[in-house]
Amino acid sequence: MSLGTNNIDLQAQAVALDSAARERREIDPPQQACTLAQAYQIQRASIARRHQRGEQPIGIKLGFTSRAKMVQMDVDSLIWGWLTDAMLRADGGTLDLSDFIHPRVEPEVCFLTRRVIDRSLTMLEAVAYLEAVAPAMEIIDSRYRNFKFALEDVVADNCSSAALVTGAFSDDFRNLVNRGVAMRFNGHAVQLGSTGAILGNPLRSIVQASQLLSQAEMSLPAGSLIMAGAATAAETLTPGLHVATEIGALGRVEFFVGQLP
Ligand code: OOG
Ligand code: MG
Repeated sequence: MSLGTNNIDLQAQAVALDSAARERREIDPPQQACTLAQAYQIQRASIARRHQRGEQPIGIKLGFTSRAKMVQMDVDSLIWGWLTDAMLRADGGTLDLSDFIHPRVEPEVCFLTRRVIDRSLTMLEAVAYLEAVAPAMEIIDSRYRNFKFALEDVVADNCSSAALVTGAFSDDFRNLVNRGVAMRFNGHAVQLGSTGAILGNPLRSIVQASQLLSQAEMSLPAGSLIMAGAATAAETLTPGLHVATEIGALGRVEFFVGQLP
């Protein structure tokens, strides 16, 4: 990959972020700011490295689709990144903290697509492109020191993607709006919110995703996951926790956090 117009070595930044993720090491954001377009190029180059190692693409994620997340991270624009099979963790399973740097968890809604998304969709069309929906949690793990970054930095870092857990999928899309969201650590609520916090309606994430894909001249195959973005702020994971999220009619998803060796 060539140098950017401002002489930023995009490939070198992709390698730095990918290595930091593999070695579970924090790095400082680059001194010189890149453009948003360059940040997405860095993101693609770092994801390409994962694919070269055999990781399979499984879908995309949206970030900062709720005010709560924008406020927590002090950014103001929706972003998107890529998910691979290596990020999947089992519902009810145990998360190994040594896979991460300083992981946080956030409650999300996850969609499974039924048709290839290869153009901009409207709200009315969205459901026809979907197979199912599930309660989910995303484990984010910024590769930047202290989880501090500018918008371009977090985009380059594949939007802090690290892992995801999905609950049971259902094909009932009628009960997605203004449903209660509760994330509990050892039975105590640590975040309470509503699915309405996600773009007013989580289905709008499908419309947004379709627009982002079409702007990037990309398509998303049928059978892909789309993580709609967190409904609340994220919480830091610590050893020994039981983490559960319940979302209205969608049900529950949970995992345990292992003890450190
Ligand atoms: C960036 C990822 C944001 C969401 O759901 O809003 C995100 C971060 O907070 O580090 O995944
Ligand atoms: Mg998220």
